[in-house]
Order: sequence, then structure tokens, then C-alpha cells
Amino acid sequence: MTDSDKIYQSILASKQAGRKKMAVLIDPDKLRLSNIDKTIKHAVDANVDYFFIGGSLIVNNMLDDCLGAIRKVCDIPMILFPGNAFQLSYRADAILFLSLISGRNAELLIGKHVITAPYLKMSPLEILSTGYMLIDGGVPTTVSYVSNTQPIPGNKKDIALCTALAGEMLGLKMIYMDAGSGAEVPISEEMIDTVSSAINIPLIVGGGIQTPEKAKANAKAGADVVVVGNALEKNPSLVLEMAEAIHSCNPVVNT
Ligand code: 1GP
Repeated sequence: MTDSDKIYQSILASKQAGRKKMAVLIDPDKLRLSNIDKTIKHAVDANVDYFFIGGSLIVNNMLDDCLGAIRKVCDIPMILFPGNAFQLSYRADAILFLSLISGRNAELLIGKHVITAPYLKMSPLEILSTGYMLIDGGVPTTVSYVSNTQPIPGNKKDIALCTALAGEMLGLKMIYMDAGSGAEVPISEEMIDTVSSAINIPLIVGGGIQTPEKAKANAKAGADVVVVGNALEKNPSLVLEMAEAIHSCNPVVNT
């Protein structure tokens, strides 16, 4: 393992050992700094594994402040989850380099990547190349509107399966299935099971997860990293139960 792929190797090792991970999504636009501090404190207490930082639209200047506030209190890896090519900061540890493989918008499959590649090459950020799949979550999401793409219907497991397989065959390192922030209907356990059984790379799942029970069910169905954002914006202390539920799926280690 080199320092340049430390986070990916840890995700991979956890997947191989059956250890489930939780990522807390922070959208710097949606939280004032005082709320961010509260969310971070609860997340640290809950032993969450990663912070994903980003949003479809970042309209204010909070990205660096948010990363600074996290780093001040903990070493939990901070992974950028950029809604567009401008959401970059050297303060983070890694970036999800997303190709929107569920859509047919060339700009989001490869176009923006060409523009950002030279900047990322010079940056200290670990690059996590990820096949991003939008799954219909019952409401139109900002991502599908902004990206001008259609999500995969929530009941079309086969389309999700073939898309994820193609992403893996193209050499992407992870698949992220997302119903979109605030989805009314989160991704079904059947779809998660179908996709995770077919691919060997780590599977990230998020969008509309409101309860610890659903978070745990997703982990059991095959999600390697479960992402929760919206539910914690409403109730930051829920992260304790969420993390406990996800980590309760992990094998017991005898010491
Ligand atoms: C959205 O997967 C993330 O991109 C998290 O969704 O905010 O609905 O938890 P929520």
C-alpha cells in the first residue's frame, strides 16, 4: 500500500473482511457552521468511518470552513463528493472522481474529467474513481435535473446490474448507487443484493436512508459503505444509532 491509495485500500480491506462502513454526508450549503460543529461532534462520538463533503450546488463559500472544522477535531478521512468541477479543495484527503454511468450525458461521463484531471494530478488528493449510478428515489432530484439525465428506475434491477458490471469492467474502482439526497424511496435491498453479488469492487449506497433499520438492512444486503446525510441534518444525534446499526453487521473480533 502506498500513501496515494490509503483510503481505497482501507475500503477494499474492509469489504474483504465483511466490515461495513458508514459515511456521513455533509452539504456545506445546508448547514450553518454551528450546526456543522454539532454534526461533526456526534459523528466523531459515533465512530463514523468517513465524511463525504459536497452537494449538487455549493452556492456559498463554506467548503473550506467545513473541512477545517472537521480536521480541527478528528482524523476521520474527508472525501469530496463534488456536484461539479469547481468543488475542489486541497484540504480534503480524497475525492470521488465520479463518472455518471447511469446517464448518457458525455460531459458527466468524461468531459468534466478532462478539465479537472491536470488540476487533480498536481493535487495531494487521493483519487477514487467511481461509477456513479442514480436510481429513481420517487422524487426528481437536483442531480438528475442538473445533470439532465434520467435515473435508473427503482424496480429495474437488471439495468442496475449491467450498468455496475460495465463500470467494473471499464476499470472503475467503486460503484456508488444513489437515490439522491432526500429521496422519498431509498434503494431497495433487492437491487443492492443483485448488484453487490455481481461485482467485486466496493459498493457505496445512499439516498433517503432515514432510519437505523434501513441503514442496517442495506449493509446486510451488500452495501460496503452506507451514506447518510439528510436524516442527520434534521437530527444530528441520530448518527449514533445509525453507526451502531451499520457496525453491528461486522464480524466479532476476538481479542
Ligand atoms: C445523497 O447518498 C447521499 O447523495 C445521501 O442521501 O441525504 O438522503 O441521506 P441523503
